[in-house]
Amino acid sequence: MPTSARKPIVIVTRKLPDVVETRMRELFDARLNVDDAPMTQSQIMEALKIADVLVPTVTDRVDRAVIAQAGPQLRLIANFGTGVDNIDLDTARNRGITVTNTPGVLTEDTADMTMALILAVPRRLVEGADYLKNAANHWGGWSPTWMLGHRIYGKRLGIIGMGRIGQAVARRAKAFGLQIHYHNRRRVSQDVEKELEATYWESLDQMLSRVDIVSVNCPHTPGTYHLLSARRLRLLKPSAYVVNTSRGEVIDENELARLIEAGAIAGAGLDVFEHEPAVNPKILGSERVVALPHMSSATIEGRIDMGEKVIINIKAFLDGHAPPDRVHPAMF
Ligand code: 8YV
Repeated sequence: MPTSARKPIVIVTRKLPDVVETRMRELFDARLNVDDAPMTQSQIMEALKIADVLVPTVTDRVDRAVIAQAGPQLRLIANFGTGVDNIDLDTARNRGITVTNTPGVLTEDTADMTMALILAVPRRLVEGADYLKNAANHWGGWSPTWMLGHRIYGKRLGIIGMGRIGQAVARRAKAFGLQIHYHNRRRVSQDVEKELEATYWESLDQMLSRVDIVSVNCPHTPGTYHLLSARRLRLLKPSAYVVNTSRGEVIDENELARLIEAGAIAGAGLDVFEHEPAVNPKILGSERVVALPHMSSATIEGRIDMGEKVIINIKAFLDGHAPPDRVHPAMF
């Protein structure tokens, strides 16, 4: 912990919105990444030798080997993001390092993008827009049987992970006339189920075989890695769509790509991938997939709110209080 004579060294691994960086400079000895070049593992290791606080993002792997290099002054990892699968939580806890995240402030943005994908894929939105933009296609005008997609009204949506984001997706989807089904470690309260008219499935397998659209909204943890395994993906109806705005690792991406190519799954809307920034070429090449570059929470408002949360967590911690968004390994 720094002496009162010096400001704590806060190392931020990526460029953050200007207002966030300005405030960080005022409060801390902030070492910022103005070029936004992702840091290598060895650069993060070097940083941890001097940092009092590290502010990583989803693109930084703060694993056991990295944490092993940390000097004794490192007391806090204040993640800029809600998912903490980039951090080895057990190793951090064993070293007495506190970890915080930024829950809540990206719920609505992520749910909006999830809903956008739920609409975009069955209705062939990107395919249609791309067709018109390509002058070489010479659009001949409306046709009764051309560019037909599938109706989402009245269909069954199966949400995997009914936390904040899952519930925000359900609220939107209900307004679009979808029937809400969900699988979660724990059943949500009766009030929430009633509000969403949601049906709980204790068995994920049983839910998968009955729904028309699956939305993945659970965090990536050792327990959810490949939750949508090859076996489970094959339980889906051939007319079903898969939407994922959580983490690519929750789905066996190779098998998903293979099943879409084979026509055994109708399509997918994917904002996240198993080996980011690499994306399976079969997924990129498929007309039946809408693929986005991990941008579900990418709003300026959301990123400023995330930065504000990071600052509050650091300030509270350094002032000797429990940071509001402390992550306990048992939460995941
Ligand atoms: C963030 C996310 O933007 O918060 C998360 O878990 O997946 C993203 O939407 C990213 O993690 C920032 O680190």
